[in-house]
Amino acid sequence: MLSDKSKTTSYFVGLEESYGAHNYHPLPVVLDRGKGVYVWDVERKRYFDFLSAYSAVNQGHSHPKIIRALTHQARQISLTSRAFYNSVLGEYEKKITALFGYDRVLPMNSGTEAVETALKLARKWSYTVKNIPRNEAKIVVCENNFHGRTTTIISFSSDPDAYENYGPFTPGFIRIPYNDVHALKQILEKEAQNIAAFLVEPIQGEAGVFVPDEGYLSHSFTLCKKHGVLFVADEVQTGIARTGKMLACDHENIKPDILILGKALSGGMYPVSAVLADDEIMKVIQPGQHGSTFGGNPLASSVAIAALDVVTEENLAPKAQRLGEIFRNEVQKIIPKTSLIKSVRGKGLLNAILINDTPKSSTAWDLCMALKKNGLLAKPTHGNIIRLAPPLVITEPQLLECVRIIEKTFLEFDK
Ligand code: IF1
Repeated sequence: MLSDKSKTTSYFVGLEESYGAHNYHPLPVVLDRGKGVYVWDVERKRYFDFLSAYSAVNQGHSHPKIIRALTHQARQISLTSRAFYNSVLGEYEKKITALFGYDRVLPMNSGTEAVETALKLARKWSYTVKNIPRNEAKIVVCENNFHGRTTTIISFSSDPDAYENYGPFTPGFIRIPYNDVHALKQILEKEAQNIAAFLVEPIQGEAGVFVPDEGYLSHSFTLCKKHGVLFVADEVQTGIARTGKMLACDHENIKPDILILGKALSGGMYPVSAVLADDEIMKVIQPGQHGSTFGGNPLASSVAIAALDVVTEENLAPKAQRLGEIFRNEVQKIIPKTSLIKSVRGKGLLNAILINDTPKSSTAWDLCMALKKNGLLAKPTHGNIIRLAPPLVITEPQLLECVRIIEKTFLEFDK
């Protein structure tokens, strides 16, 4: 049902501005309904959603199968806590471990929590299996990483907005440049004996959809194997078909020692995240040593089963691969017609347009406002990058229509 007509965009924006913490700077559009690739605002204007809630709604808004799973399970039982077994969690665990090829899964809720879980798991493995002296374990991370917002995770961020004034910080992290196999090799050769893990995003999202060179992940993986260091992939954003494969790591045929999933594992319906690993690693955590009230609850498990089924049944990974190529090709054709676009990059349907302006400029924001006017919602990252990531259920004709909207907007803006 649509909201009361008398309540307009400015009313809802006003409420959030007045009563909410100002930890976000949203585009001034108030969304009220979603279906597939479309969202509608409170004035009933329809938009193509090119953010997909940061890739959490890969399956499209309000997917009927995921809604059915949610509503059925909500009527049945929603939350049991892990003090008892429940009749959905095991089925979900069986499904997700088979799908990704791991012995075990540890269910959590947010992506951040799953990253925290992976860090704890890696540290504990390093003390109890690798025998690093207590409290000496280091985890290697990358410049410009984004893994969440807890105090430990922001302790190894290189973005002042993320870490400034939140100290003191958690020690035990070494930051090296991203997409630099040599830097990883150097640090591993120097001190691998005290390094538990290498934590990496297969494509850096927050950094503006930065795609590393081909071979970066597989070379890094081989180096980690050589030095007895765990390769931990944060696929919270890149996972579940977004980049044209089930996992971005599949493009390089590597199986991370620890795999972190979130976002689209829920189809955008309810927070679900997961950490997957084989026995040698997962078994270091014993009862009482880690957990969460909501993690693995029947509602979450039911939603995640449906969300994964939709991805496989609707072949969303090959679809994202094919449509991604079309999208980048089509945007490429716009580049000679405008001075605004520097380049387009990405993988599958995780793409970004780089704007010919500085990171401090407002051009990307202004273009997103113009795109919004023309019926397409996207969010800038930095002042000069626009991330473009529609739900993977988008059809080819819809995608081409969106390319025309993007072209029209850029040409109008350029005048
Ligand atoms: C926000 C970016 C996207 C993530 C990776 C873990 C998490 C994220 C690789 C944490 C979350 C989000 C959160 C969102 C902005 C956003 C984002 F711009 F920061 F980079 F998606 F592109 N690992 N990413 O990308 O997952 O706890 O949020 O479920 O507003 O902070 P979460």
